[in-house]
Amino acid sequence: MSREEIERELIQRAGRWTSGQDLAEALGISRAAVWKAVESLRAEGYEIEASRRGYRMRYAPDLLREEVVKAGLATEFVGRTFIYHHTLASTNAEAKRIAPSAEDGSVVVAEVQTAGRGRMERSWSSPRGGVWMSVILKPHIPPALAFRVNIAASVAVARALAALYRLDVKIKWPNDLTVGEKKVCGILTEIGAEMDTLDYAVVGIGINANLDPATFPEGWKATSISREAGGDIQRVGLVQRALEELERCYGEMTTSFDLIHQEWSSRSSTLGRRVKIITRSCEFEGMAVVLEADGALLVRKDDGSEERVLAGDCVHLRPAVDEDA
Ligand code: BT5
Repeated sequence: MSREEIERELIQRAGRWTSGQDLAEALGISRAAVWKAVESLRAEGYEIEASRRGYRMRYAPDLLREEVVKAGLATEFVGRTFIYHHTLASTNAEAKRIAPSAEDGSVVVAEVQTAGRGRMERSWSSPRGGVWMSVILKPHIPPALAFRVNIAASVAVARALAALYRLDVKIKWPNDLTVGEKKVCGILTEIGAEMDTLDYAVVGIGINANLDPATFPEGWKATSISREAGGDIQRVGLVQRALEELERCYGEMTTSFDLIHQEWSSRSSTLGRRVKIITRSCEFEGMAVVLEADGALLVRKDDGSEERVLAGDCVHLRPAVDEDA
């Protein structure tokens, strides 16, 4: 705890000297504890000078601290409550825990997740360098339409990545953002609901920002922004832009879902493709025809029958052009 408090104090007084005694008194800890906290910050890449005048912060690494992210955040409500953790088991688990009493738009972020979650009890690798965050949203929509939040979030993050890094980001049904068919971001939306009302949706966004995809198992078909954009990016700017786009898309989702729906479809790498669908109960192949307004993927099987798939995995088979040939 004192590590975080010292960090906040030193960031607020960046470039100016603060005596160890003042810090110790302000935080109600010993000077030895101040020193220990400074050492632990240095080990994380902070450059903190120490002299007889005390401590002075010269450089803070690109951490997603509340004060840094909020300083340049142009949103009305998304991210106004911004909860930062260095390490969490899962930001989605934490967001769900606090969701019932949280403000609409609250965000939970962690530098590292020790038990990051994917869909269907799968795990999500979340080392340092990525962006692992969950946004609590409280839209006035019936639970049956909660998937729209997932759609809005996919479009929002795709917009942010395309605008900031000029990446050709595609959306792979249901929840992957890909560059060159490799996953750069996964989204996991979980809801709390009663029969006919949605209490909250927690939108978990995992972006492989500054990561070396070679550290992931090959079978994952994963990539990262740093790999695709040719170098490390500034994660603070990415979080700000993603939250701004999310607020915009969330607004469009409630007022004119058609627009978000159209954009999802035009960014989709799944529609028009031959796909293999794997659900809990069955597996089949067909053509991905259309995304329906509730998030279901309509797949036309070879016998001409159509299947609406609401949840499951989708494997892209050969491109549509081959299909008609
Ligand atoms: C997802 O699941 O793609 C949803 C991932 C959501 C992660 C965010 S991070 C913030 C928030 N807090 C959480 O605890 N979760 C959310 P799914 O489609 O089931 O994909 C999971 C599969 O992707 C795994 O089984 C692996 O094969 C692969 N995978 C795991 N980590 C990955 C990574 N960092 N990048 C790319 N692929 C990964």
